Amino acid sequence: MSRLILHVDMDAFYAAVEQRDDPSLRGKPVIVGGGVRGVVTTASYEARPFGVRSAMPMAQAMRLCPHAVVIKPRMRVYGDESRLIRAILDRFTPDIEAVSIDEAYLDCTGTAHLHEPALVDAPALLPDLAESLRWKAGETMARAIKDAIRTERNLIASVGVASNKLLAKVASDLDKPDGLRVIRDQEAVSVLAPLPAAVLRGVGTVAAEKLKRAGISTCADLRNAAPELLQRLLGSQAETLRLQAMGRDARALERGRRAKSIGQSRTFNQDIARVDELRAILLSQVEHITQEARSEGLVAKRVTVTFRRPDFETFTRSTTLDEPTSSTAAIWAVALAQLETWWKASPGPLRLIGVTLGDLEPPGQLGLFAAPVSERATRVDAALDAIKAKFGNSAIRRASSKRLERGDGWDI
Ligand code: TTP
Ligand code: MG
Repeated sequence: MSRLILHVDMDAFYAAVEQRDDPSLRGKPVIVGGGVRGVVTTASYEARPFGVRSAMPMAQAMRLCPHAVVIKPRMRVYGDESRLIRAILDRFTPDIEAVSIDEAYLDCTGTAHLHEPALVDAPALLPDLAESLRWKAGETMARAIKDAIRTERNLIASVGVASNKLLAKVASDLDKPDGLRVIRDQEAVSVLAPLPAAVLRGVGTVAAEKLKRAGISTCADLRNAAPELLQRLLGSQAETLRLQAMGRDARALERGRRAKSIGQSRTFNQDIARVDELRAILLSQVEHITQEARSEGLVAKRVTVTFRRPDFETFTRSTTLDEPTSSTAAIWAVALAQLETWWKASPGPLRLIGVTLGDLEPPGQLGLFAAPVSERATRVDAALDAIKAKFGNSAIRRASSKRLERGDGWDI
């Protein structure tokens, strides 16, 4: 049966809250960031034409946009706001998957008829009519959600409407900011065609780079690639990704199943002695498991990296986070610091590397958006502070600046 899925994503979330609460900031480039880690969490749309992006070092952002107003993140405020927005979404369907502090999927298949009464009567014999009424209901609901968030919270959301999660997310991104976009099934292939393959779920920084080297940049490239080539590049993911590139995605919404831990490890065909290769593998593992945690609606309190030497001796390094998270950037910062610390003490070939998220739990009480990215800075700062206090500043700073110089995607 066809589904009706909406994806809601707030525009420039932290910056929009700041501009709402301080009218003197409206219409101005605003960067929310700073602190010990010194990175941009987000920038208002006025700052984006200058090239300011999330996760960019503050120093670089200020060079690009020197007249920007810099605001320190107010995590508690964003978390509270997230809960209030969630309460609005709850009025549209009980079937909601919170993906992050400002983003959620809504399965409105069962509630669409409340917004498009003709759907109730649409005879099963007229599937085309039922189909067009369903898209109409989706658009009506998306409009109603945007209106409610605007009038009740004075904030702007972008909403995507489609028959699955992949297309709904793509749709919410297409017209940002203040977007409302429907992607009907029959448009899916042509809408996806020119978009970078990285919009597909499971194509992280590392996979995207691999595909690009093989001449595959867009979803159309991926859809048209020889099956053997895809198989070689993507392994077991090849078929799912080809289906995704055609707009097909059967994933159900996840409303927060419990899992104790989510991890991934890999034994190499040949021992690896280069730290940059180890970083690349670890990053793809972090991307994978954090995505999985988010899709399960869970946040982790513990990050453990496993190192196995060629002689099979195995070591684990764990960090307990002050506040649980499922943010890729936050977990990556911790896992990378663990790798760098390990490498500094014992550089040498490894047979296996792995990373596990432990002490997983749903984020706070019911009705809260998952993955409070808002509290991330605090946690990561705390973790990095502890590591820095123990091992000195240089390892971490040297590693991150090297990443940025190379511009090869470490600075997620
Ligand atoms: P996003 O939805 O990725 O970004 P955004 O809402 O600021 O902008 P838009 O959706 O319009 O493109 O993230 C939501 C919030 O999460 C963001 O406001 C700040 C926080 N965040 C970080 O702290 N670090 C990050 O690297 C990212 C991407 C987001
Ligand atoms: Mg957003």
